[in-house]
Amino acid sequence: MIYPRKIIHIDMDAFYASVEERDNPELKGRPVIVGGLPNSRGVVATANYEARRYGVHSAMPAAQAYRLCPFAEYLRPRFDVYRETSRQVMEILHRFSDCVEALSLDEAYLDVSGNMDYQGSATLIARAIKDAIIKELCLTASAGVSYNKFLAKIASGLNKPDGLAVIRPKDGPDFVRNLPVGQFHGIGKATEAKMKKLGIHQGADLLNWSQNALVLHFGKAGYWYALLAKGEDPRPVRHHRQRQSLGHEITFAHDITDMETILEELMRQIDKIMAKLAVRNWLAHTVTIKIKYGDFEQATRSKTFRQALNQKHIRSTIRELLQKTKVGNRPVRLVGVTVSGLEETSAMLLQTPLWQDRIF
Ligand code: DCP
Ligand code: MG
Repeated sequence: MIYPRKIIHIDMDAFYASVEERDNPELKGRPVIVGGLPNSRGVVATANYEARRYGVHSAMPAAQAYRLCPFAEYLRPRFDVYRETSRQVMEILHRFSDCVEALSLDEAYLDVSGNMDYQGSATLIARAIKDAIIKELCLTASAGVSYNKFLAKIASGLNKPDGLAVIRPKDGPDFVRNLPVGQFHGIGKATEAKMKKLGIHQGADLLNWSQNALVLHFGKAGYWYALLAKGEDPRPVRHHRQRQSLGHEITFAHDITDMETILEELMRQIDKIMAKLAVRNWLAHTVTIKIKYGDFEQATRSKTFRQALNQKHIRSTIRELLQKTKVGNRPVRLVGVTVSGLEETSAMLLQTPLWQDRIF
């Protein structure tokens, strides 16, 4: 028998704006908008709930926010403070589980299946987390409690701000039947529009479709939609330590001497690495190439930048590093690239043996 997991999703309320309100009490009760200044070409990073009443939201051009809410307080972001506050939030979360997956500065999943405190109740644990965050950091968080990531994340948004919502295993399938497809994990605007054209508006409509039919229309993602429609999501909470580096390498089927072929392979690898960094909101400062020659002699060449690596100069750097090796003159059996000096980007602009429903 498989026991459902107990997952909590925590999402801080109006995160940057709440930190600003906390640190400047005169802002209390006023609309606060953090991000680009009104006369700039910047965008809103976030707005507090007072400002949201005027229609202001994240990613809106600051000039447009100004038209909607000219009397708001406009603040430049203080990323250092948000990063430090985020670290403190994550430190609190780790007291409740060893299995914590941070998604961004203000959001994380916890798997609390193994936490026997609070009568083993995930709901009581979520309450205790919220209490600790208010008491220690003077900030509010919203919590969602459920048996998988998909539903826990939806639940945390149900009663924002300062919310706590629970979707129990017995209620999940019904809940999903009534859920608009736009709110499903992994369904973006384009897929939502395509589904609507096919008459799929909410979970119940998806259930009328066979997995095969969904795969036919949406490719591999169709398998995923079929699972979600049943309220299922098998993804585990991934507890990852901060990685030190990220890399790729390959051994050629036969040794290569041609410089351009090797350069091409390195470019392919770095493109993959840069894409991974972007997805995880990381920046890297050092790039290292590794070459193993046909006789197994190995060479590495590396360069570190004060500014984070970017797509523009990374390619020329790799070419430059490669020119410092004997590639072109000696056969090569393996090439690799690694980036290191990782930091999280600030510009997101970021089994219980016995399971009982009633103590969820
Ligand atoms: N953020 C950003 N640009 C975006 C979205 C978010 O810079 N387009 C930053 C500012 C937010 C923080 O990330 O404060 C967290 O994002 P959320 O989406 O969780 O939004 P908030 O925490 O601000 O509000 P909510 O109460 O809706 O969670
Ligand atoms: Mg938030």
